[in-house]
Amino acid sequence: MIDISEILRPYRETIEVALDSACQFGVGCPEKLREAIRYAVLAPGKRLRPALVMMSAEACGGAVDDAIAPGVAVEMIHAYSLIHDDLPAMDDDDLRRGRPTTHIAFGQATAILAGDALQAQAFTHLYSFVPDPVLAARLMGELAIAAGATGLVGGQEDDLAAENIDVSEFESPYLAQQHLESIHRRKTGALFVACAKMGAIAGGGTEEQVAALGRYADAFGLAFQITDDVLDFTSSAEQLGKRTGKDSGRGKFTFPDLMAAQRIEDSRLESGMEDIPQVEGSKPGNSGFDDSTIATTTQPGV
Ligand code: GRG
Repeated sequence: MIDISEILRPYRETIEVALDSACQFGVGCPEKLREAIRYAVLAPGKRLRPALVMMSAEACGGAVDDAIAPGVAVEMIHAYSLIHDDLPAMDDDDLRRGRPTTHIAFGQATAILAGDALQAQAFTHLYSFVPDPVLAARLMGELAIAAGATGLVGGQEDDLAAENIDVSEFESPYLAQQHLESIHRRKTGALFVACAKMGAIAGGGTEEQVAALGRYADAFGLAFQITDDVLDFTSSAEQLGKRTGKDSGRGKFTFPDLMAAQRIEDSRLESGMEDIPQVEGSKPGNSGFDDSTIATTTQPGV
């Protein structure tokens, strides 16, 4: 069987050395801020995004070394987004990567500033470590598009708003699915797309290769987020190193809810039976169905 963690290991080790060095910072960075940034960035993560950058560069015939600076930059943006996502004003989480979240460890103000600094440092890093200014500008452009209002941040805003939307507000589960996909493509997928494209660009790929890897990463991002939603129902905090069960707890509808809604709607339509419930939203889980229905319909093979 393919052991994906073994495949990722050399990329993870390479990027962690680079991240450590990139997060030293010079005179002028207050010690508490430096510690908070290093705490968040160097916490044990999978480093999937930098691995995607480096693998995309290799896929285009480039060298891993060409992809280290963009890999560091995307991981900085990712770390900032996790710090801010965990804040009380957003997901209000106290566990991330198996440790207390940055605002629990350092206080909210420092956590916010650590995220802010990381956003700027990502671009500073590309500016400083990509010698060709045209290449640097192109990489910065891809990253900025992914991180901005129509990408990560826009997706996050709509994701937070989704806590107040009920599936029944959509004409059908299929329209709800489209809305959810749009959120996932921006909140989660956009950064993966940037990773693949930045790797391909850094590796000297053609325009076709850059576009093709971008399409791959868009699909990967969607699959990643759907898996994340399912794991929120099926895994424990010990397994994932972060709180689980939070989506249904907040009445946020996710893909498992839609699967449940769609299956029941399909059965109702196929059988014409009146006693199978219609797709109407209600708390918890926001699918219109209780969590036991959702749990059984999201088990693999069920
Ligand atoms: C605050 C602007 C802003 C955006 C937040 C990152 C994000 C958007 C939300 C995090 C919530 C979340 C769990 C989203 C699912 C996708 C995701 C980013 C999961 C975490 O990524 P992993 O599993 O984490 O790659 P590690 O810790 O391995 O790096």
